[in-house]
Amino acid sequence: MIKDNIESIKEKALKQIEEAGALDVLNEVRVNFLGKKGELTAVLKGMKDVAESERPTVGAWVNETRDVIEKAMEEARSRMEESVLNERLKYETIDVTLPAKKKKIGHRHPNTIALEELERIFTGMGYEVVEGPEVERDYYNFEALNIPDGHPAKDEQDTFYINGDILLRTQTSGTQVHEMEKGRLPIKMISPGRVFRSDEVDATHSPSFHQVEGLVIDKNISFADLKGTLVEFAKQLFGEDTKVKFRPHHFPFTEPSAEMDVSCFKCKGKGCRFCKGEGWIEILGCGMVHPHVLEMSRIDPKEYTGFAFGIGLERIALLKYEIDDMRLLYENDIRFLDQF
Ligand code: 2NL
Repeated sequence: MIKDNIESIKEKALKQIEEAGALDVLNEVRVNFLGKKGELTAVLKGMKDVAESERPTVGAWVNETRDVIEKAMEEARSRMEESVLNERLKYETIDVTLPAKKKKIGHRHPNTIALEELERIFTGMGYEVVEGPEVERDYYNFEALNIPDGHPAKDEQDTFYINGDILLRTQTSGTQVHEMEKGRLPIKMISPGRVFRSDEVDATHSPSFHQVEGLVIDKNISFADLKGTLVEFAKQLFGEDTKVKFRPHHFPFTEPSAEMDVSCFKCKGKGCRFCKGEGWIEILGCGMVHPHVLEMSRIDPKEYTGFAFGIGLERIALLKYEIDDMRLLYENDIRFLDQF
C-alpha cells in the first residue's frame, strides 16, 4: 500500500522531469516532490503512522526513490544546459573569412613633425633641447633681453598679462636667460615651445604659436659660427642645394642682427607663386648676443660671445607642407591632418 504510493510518486516525478522543458520548470518539480512540503517528504512525515517494524524498510524505499528522482533531475539538468550551450554556439560562430575592421591609427601633427625635424638637426650638431615655463616674469621675457619698459618692441609684442609682473611669454628667450643665469658655460641649446601674442587670428597670425630659439655661448664665437650653423641647418631642412641670404635687421637682444632667407625650394630661386616671385623665403631671425644681455645674466662679454636665433615653428610647417593658411594647423580637422 505505502509502497504503491511511493512507486506512484516516483513515476509522477520521473514523468514531470521527462516533460520539463526548462531549468525553472525542473526546479518546480524538485520543490513539489523533494521540498519541505513535497510529496515524498510528506511520506517521511507520515512515518509515525507506520508500524515500527516496517519503518526501516519504508525509510529505505523513500531514500531510494529520492536518489532516483535526484539522479533523473541531474541528468535532465545537464541535458538542458548542453542544448542551451549548443544553441548559443550556433549563433555565436565567427566567420573568419570576413574582412578585418581597419584600425585607424593617429599620427603626429605637422607642427610636431616639423619640431622633431628641427630637434634632430640641432641635436645632431650637439645642441641640448631645454624647455621652460610658458608663464614668465616680465624681467625674463623683456628686461633681460634689453627690452626695458617703454621700449617700442614691448608694444609690438603686446601679450597677455596675469598681473603687472607676470605674463604669457612672447618668445622662448626667457628659458635661455634662465640657462645663462645658471653660470654653466659654454651653452649650446635650443628652446622650443609655445608663445603668445595679443594678435587677431588670420592666415599668418595666431594669439598662440610655437617658436624654436637657439643660443650658443662660448669663447671666440663669431658671426662666422652663426652663418656656418644656420647654412648647415637650412641645407638639412630644405635640401643640399639650398642657398641662404642674410639681410641686416634689428633686434634689441642681438647686435648685429639679421634675418635669414633661403632660396625658394619650389622654383630654386627663379621666382614662383610660392615665394611670391621673390625667389627667396624668410625663415628666421638671428644675431650676435648683445653684450648688455650677457652682462645682465652675469656673463662677461669680454670673455664670452655668442649667437642666437629664433624660428617660427608654424612657418616651417606651412612651408614644408605647402599649407597656405595657419588656421588649418589649429582646427584639427582629421581630413586635413590625415594628409601629412
Ligand atoms: C625672431 C627672431 C630671435 C633671438 C631670437 C635671443 C635669445 C637670447 C639672447 C639673444 Cl637669450 N637672442 N634670441 C635672437 C635673434 C632673433 O628671434 O624673428 N623672433 C620673432
